[in-house]
Amino acid sequence: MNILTEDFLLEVYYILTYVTFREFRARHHPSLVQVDAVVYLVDSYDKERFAESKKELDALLSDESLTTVPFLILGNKIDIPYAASEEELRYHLGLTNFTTGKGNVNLSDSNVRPMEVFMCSIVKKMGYGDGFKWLSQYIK
Ligand SMILES: Nc1nc2c(ncn2[C@@H]2O[C@H](COP(=O)(O)OP(=O)(O)OP(=O)(O)O)[C@@H](O)[C@H]2O)c(=O)[nH]1
Ligand SMILES: [Mg+2]
Repeated sequence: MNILTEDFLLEVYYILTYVTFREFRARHHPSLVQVDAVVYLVDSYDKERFAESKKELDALLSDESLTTVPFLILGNKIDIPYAASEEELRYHLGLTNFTTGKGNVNLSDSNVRPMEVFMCSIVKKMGYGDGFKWLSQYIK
């Protein structure tokens, strides 16, 4: 599946106009809310808000409707000096040892939800491509 089509990006933009996934879902009929993946973007420079970010991520990870949905966690803004490292971000989001591995990892025979962290800089157009490539193997 090519996930970087214009339609796909429009849908992403539409969902992003809601403050939380809960709010988005509350306003739409369940049959219209089919989630193929979650892309969770974290500002890796805004260390003061890691706790808040962990709380939101945990809420999504424990959402009953998302238990089998792959999660791509993007640590953005790595072009800024002093942005958190991947290891630091994993630690603060409680993801150390909980991700399923980069590259091609076949999880179809397990109940494990695909989840991985990729660091990126949207401004410098780097890093997220690897993340989306990783994600696309888990989207039917
Ligand atoms: N240096 C750098 N800046 C970025 C990057 N991606 C987005 N920005 C900038 O970040 C600013 C937006 O900040 P965000 O943290 O995304 O959003 P915010 O307005 O702080 O709101 P919150 O979602 O509450 O944090 C814009 O000026 C973007 O240009 C990046 O990869 N590197
Ligand atoms: Mg911000």
